[in-house]
Amino acid sequence: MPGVVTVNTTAYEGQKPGTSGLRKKVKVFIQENYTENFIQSILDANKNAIVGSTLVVGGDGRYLVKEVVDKIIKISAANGVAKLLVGQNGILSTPAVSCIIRKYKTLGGIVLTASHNPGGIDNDFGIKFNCSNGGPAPDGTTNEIYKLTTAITQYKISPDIVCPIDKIGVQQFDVEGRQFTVEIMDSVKDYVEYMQEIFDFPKIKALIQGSSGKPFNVLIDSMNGVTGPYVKRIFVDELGASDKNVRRVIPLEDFGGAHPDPNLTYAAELVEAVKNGDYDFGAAFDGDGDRNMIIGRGAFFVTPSDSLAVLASHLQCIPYFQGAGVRGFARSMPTAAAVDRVAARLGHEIFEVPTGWKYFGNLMDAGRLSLCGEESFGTGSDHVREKDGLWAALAWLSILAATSLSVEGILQKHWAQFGRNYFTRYDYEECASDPCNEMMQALEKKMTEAGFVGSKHSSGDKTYVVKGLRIIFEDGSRIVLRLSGTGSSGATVRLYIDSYEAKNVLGDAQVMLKPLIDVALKLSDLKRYTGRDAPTVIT
Ligand code: VG1
Ligand code: CO
Repeated sequence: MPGVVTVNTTAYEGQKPGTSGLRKKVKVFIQENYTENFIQSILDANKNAIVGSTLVVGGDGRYLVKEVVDKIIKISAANGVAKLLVGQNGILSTPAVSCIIRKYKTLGGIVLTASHNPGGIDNDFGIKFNCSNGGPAPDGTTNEIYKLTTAITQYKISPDIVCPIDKIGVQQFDVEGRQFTVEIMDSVKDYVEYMQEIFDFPKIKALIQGSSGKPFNVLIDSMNGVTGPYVKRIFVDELGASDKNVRRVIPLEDFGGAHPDPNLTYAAELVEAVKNGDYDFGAAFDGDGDRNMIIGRGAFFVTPSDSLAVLASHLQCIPYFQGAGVRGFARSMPTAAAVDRVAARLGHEIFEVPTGWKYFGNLMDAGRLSLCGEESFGTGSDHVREKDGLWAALAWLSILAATSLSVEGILQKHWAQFGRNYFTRYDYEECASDPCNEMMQALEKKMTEAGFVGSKHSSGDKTYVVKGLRIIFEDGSRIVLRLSGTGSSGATVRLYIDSYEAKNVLGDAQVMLKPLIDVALKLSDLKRYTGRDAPTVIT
């Protein structure tokens, strides 16, 4: 009978969850008791409910996931958790965790991922707690977890539990007279069944197979992240695509050395393949499966902000919304305001929330929000409480099947109807932290000084007049500058540029936005503070 051992430990500094969980280098997580401290603090933050509870545990397959699942099993057993639902081999996508928490009404779940950050022994790992609504813990809970990490002196563990996670099935343990159950689950089954309820699979299958003429060629790229098995089951087994329509579908601990972030820079292989091949549609997902990038024939790129707006105006193509009806829409603050125009036209509420998916959950729980998104390649609906990459790809295919248009055709029609919010984001990754903080303070100071509102800023033949902070210009154009909360070292500066054109909708975003970018670089003095001439990634 496995016993319970209380281990003395000392607190580590800096176990503060950021935009989405605690993310650090693997080398930080493998320090003695570092991971144990954080897991115990998660359980302690739920202390009134933890005894007798059920929790979901899974991750994106990166290096360290299996070891940490084992620690969670042993620490949960010692703390009186009644049952764990664990993905086979520790594999569960982030949206699948959300789906399973909601379906089985568990107390919450622990998600092991650093999302789009690279994996492997020299790269990143992460731990995130999700609540009973299936969504990332709100600030109150993460602050409480952090507070507990700063004062922790002991954790409880059942070191003798032996619980392999490679075979589906139920394992029972008697922990000092208390029953403890671990159920190893099929990683994809519940999620795939849910997608079949939400979407019209036969209709998407008919599109892909070309039942009404030419097959619609898709290329789906899992970037060796967690979505591989989901993509195979959904696209190949259910929707009639072939193995040639999917790529990088084996989850790898280091993502094959790649950066599992679905954007034009890091998913360049997919972009090239679609550009040079006979494909009508391409999609890629990040390491943990909550992000998506959508491209069309010739690698026509759909910005996430536009993707959100297009989905918003076509939700009636999707059975889930035919049944549940459509409530409001929302976007994160830096996301371009294209969806706002759709909301206005359809008469739905629109919300702007801070960056991070946890800020959408309350609105969904209150029944006011159906669809939301972030410019950072996140799209989702109230079917779960995480953004959901595969859901977004299936939503797009539903629209393509219903409209018989191309991806580019849908966008052109959309812009003609609503005008276009040109958008770009510049990321300056892993800069020195101090000067970046100074830059943000200096800009804040400049922006709040008398005379800033109303001041004129020019580049070339374009002049912008400041109307408000964050910085909003008279014509609705915006500059947003913020520091990332998901990096594991140094500071990552994000510069977001959004500019609306009612008529001139077919331009090149980088060309159209160049003057506003120049103004932003000048105003922030970004090159001097970061020492960087160019961004690491342009979206
Ligand atoms: C980034 C994105 C944000 C997203 C977050 C988590 O945060 O900007 O929109 O919600 O990542 O996404 P930050 O603080 O680095 O800008 V994921 O796919 O990493 O869970
Ligand atoms: Co992610």
